Amino acid sequence: MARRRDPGDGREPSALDQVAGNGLLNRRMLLGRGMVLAGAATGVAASAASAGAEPLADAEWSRHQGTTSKDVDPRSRFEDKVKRTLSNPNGEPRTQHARTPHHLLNGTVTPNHLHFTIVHTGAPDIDPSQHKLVIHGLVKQPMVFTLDKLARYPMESRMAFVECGGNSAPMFSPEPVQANVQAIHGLVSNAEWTGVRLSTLLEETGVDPKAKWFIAEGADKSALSRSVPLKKAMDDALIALYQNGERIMPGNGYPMRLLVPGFEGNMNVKYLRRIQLTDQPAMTFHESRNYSPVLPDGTAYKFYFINEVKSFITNPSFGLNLKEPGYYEISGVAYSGTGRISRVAVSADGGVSWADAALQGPLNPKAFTRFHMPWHWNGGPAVLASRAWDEAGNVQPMRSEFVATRGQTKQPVKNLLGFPNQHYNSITSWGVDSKGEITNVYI
Ligand SMILES: Nc1nc2c(c(=O)[nH]1)N[C@H]1C(S)=C(S)[C@@H](COP(=O)(O)O)O[C@H]1N2
Ligand SMILES: [Mo]
Repeated sequence: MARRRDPGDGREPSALDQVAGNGLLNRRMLLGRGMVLAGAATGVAASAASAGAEPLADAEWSRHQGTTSKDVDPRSRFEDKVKRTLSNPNGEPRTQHARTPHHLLNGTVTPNHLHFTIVHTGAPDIDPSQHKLVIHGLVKQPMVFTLDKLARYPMESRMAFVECGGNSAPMFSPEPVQANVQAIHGLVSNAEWTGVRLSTLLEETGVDPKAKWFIAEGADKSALSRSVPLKKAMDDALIALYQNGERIMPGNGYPMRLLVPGFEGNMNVKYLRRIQLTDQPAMTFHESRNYSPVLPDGTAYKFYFINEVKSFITNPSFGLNLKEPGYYEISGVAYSGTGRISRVAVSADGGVSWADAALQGPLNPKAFTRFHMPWHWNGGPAVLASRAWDEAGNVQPMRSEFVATRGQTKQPVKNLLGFPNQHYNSITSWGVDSKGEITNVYI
């Protein structure tokens, strides 16, 4: 190679390597990263280089027989801080939220024990051998399915995110809330779900031509129920039985849930026990009150099913301050309830200039896509932001565009649960000051 790539030798990156303002680097840096870090004069790279010069001494843990495998393996004790944050830790009889620590994860799959949950009346302790799913209403032949019976139908797996309509609601505040990505965006997660297509079961029951909707109901105390257009059943709705390869977690709907990929979390009815085909929506509590976003003029959406295109940077982000100037990878997740992510742009100068990030494949529709952007922080102020596009051509709005149509709260809101509005999808920006401290800022 004729020319050394900076900042491998600690110098500022050359003009050729810069693709946008304030140190965003060409994506080919991602390929040559081992070389970049090994040669760097600062940080991780410096200590990695000097370690290589000394003989490798056995640490304490290299000298003894290790621990014995357990039938269910716990994580390393050093990972104890990687956990969900709870809105109702004492289990009071009200809604509880557990938020995913996105800033401490990588890749696209949310581990089952860290998948976010919202349960309005607690997770029921369902005996799978007793649980039944009934499909009735405008069908030719009502049917009852036990778990055993369902498990004999053809199954399929798909990656899908589930996102609460209330995710990111702190961003409705007119002042940026100083909280981390877990507090702001922790009500979305992504998993591989396996189950039986609802359309497969409806082929068995037959569908009355008058049917236009189906109403899904859960077996928990709240008997949460939502109306879904029948078209979704014929498209990609799944009766999910497995989550990342194992049976669904109790918090996520054990032993079965409705998965309506790309539709707001609340419609993904957990502990599913009933599907009724109807000619009109039921206008249940959750669809007529909680999940109808209100507009600035006081009117409200009747329905708002799709979680629109969105992205956020998980690293660097609030709470993960930068220790010294040098090379960093900006990384985060993008997703759209409409389909695949087609492009993510990143800015390091608060939206003055943008460069396209590398998208990590496979690009699954209605699922997380991780993006990567190489960056050289010169130690000065920076504002990091990401903006996503989906294959249908939808673009994540700038905050000013979003607020103009969807509004914001009148007062800054301190309580993270006190935000009344839904479906926030504009861009998140992290301000970096010259000490490397990161705050939430608006651009
Ligand atoms: N039966 C039932 N289904 C439910 C809920 C519930 O409390 N009970 N919560 C809903 C809400 S508000 C959301 S956002 C999603 C969350 O799914 P998760 O807990 O698997 O992340 O489940 C939905 N399905
Ligand atoms: Mo939700």
